[in-house]
Amino acid sequence: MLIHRGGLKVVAGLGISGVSVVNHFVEQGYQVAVTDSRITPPGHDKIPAHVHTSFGALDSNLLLQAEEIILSPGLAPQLPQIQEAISQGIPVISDIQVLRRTTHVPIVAITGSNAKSTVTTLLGEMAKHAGKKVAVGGNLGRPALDLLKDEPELIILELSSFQLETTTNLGADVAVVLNMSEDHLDRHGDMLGYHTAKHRIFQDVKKVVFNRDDSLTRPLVPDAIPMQSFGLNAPDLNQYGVLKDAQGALWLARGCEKLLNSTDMYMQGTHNIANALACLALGEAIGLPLPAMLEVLKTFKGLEHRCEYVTTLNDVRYYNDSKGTNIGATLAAVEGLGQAIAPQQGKLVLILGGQGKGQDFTLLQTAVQQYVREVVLIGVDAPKIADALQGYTHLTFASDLSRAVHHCYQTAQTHDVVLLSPACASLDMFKNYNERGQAFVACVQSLAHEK
Ligand code: UMA
Ligand code: ADP
Repeated sequence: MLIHRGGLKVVAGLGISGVSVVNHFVEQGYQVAVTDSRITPPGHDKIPAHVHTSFGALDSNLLLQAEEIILSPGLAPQLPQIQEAISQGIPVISDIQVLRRTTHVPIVAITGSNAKSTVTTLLGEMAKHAGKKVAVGGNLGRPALDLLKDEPELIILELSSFQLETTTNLGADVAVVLNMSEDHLDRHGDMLGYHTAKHRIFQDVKKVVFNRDDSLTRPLVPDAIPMQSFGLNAPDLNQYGVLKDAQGALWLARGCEKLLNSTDMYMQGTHNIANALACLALGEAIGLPLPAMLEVLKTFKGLEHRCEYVTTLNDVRYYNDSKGTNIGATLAAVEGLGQAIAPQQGKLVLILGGQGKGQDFTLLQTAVQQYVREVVLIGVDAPKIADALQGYTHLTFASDLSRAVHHCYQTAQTHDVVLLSPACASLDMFKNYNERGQAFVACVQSLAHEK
């Protein structure tokens, strides 16, 4: 293969984002090569045959010939091969960086520990409903560079801390960190590292939205940058928040103006009110008309695997929150559903476990003690979680998800909720959280047939 130093783009890590980067640069006439530590990485058959590939290990020789390296979000910049390239002065960037320098289309950038996919999708629906030619993607699943094919007038991006780590001066038209709770500490080292990666979203931002209820979402940006906040309390003038009426109903509000009774939203739960308010603030920042946004809130059903109702068996409801892959998400589900069933003396039977990603599970103690009848533990980090929750509720180990569901079925009492919200990644037992959620739903449905 002929490689000319200076001009070679080396894509490190294939997968769906790597494929989009390779194809983008090939279309632009660049020389491109790919390396991936996997022998047969996903997407190896989706790139042009003439592209040089080096699979089975990250190829240092190839990386050191690069004009720049486009790093998969699945690979940490701390890897020795990448560090070696950085020490030689080779820029290491993300696909998001490539998108930014390729287009002037306005970008809405959304990150946070939880609610990214819900807010990104909901805002996308609002923009569509308002007649915008919008493309929605990023960490959500459709790689950022593929969005250009739609020739959009607006791009809405869900961004992970992995993508942000290698993105500089994004220059979003509006950006938000929705909330911050422990996640991905195995990659970022500690909360400070994780927070620093997330807040890169605000570099060169034009407008900011932040969460009043979570000070870690507030950026350090110049005073001249317009800021709007959302939160679950009464809003100040021009901010988004919640007002209670005389009957105790919660209204989504802007300043003192009541906009929508929360019971008229299809999605329920206090965390979804926060998500709706975040969308209203982001939508306002990009000029979406309020009536169109409120219309969408009445019909948007939320996404699969996020506190998704499955069925009711023997007066026990089953919920699939497989996307609850960190403690913050699980707390939202436990507190939201736990409060809802408390008046009927209902409790939760909660399935936790998987890969714990270095999180501190003692943060679950109070909520578990208050709302959970029993925790059923699965997966590689089950013993760590058991250590953290010992004495706070009844704990049981199950060797797989099917046995866990059967145990929940036997344990749950009238008005209880069986909840899969593992607070962990799924990769020790499943391909991804989707597969875990589908497996849970299948187990629950088979219980229904056994009845
Ligand atoms: N990997 C290797 N060697 C390599 C490259 C990757 O072992 O050389 C492994 C890593 O363990 C990595 C895993 O493969 O974690 C997944 O990488 P991938 O090649 O499957 O990645 P893509 O298919 O390009 O998907 C990526 C994002 N994946 C990650 O950040 C891990 C997807 O986010 C994203 O939707 C997609 O780009 C499009 O932008 C997924 C995700 O799990 C949904 N994100 C994390 C999250 O939401 O918590 C951050
Ligand atoms: P992300 O893309 O950030 O993972 P999702 O919208 O997919 O976010 O939701 C992930 C998890 O977070 C789900 O378990 C969901 O129920 C929970 N969740 C949704 N909104 C919130 C919120 N505002 N605060 C905490 N957890 C939330």
